[in-house]
Amino acid sequence: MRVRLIAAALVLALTGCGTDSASTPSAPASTAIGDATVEIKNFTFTPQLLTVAVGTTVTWKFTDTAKHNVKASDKSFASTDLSDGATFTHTFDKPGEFPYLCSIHQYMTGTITVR
Ligand SMILES: [Cu+2]
Repeated sequence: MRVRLIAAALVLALTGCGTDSASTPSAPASTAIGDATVEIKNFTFTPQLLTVAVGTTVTWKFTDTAKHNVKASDKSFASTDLSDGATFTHTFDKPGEFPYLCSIHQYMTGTITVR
């Protein structure tokens, strides 16, 4: 008799627990919509790997005196040859991975990941 009561209490406690955890879902990953910048300096994209939320506008800032450009591998965006503080922007409106490079210096590569 005593064992059955304890078992019943356990079941109640477990059920209560399950209800509580279901009402507090874990927070979604923090990927706020906002602006992001990639600096092009010393023949390097910084950051080289950037993750942004869908709808984010990314600005590439061409800080070098040498000319560079930004060309997406899938041709979804492409800048002209720029330098000396010029900027190029692109808004990412769908999720995916978007690798790109500078076609003048093809060892200069970067990737924008959109979630
Ligand atoms: Cu370059």
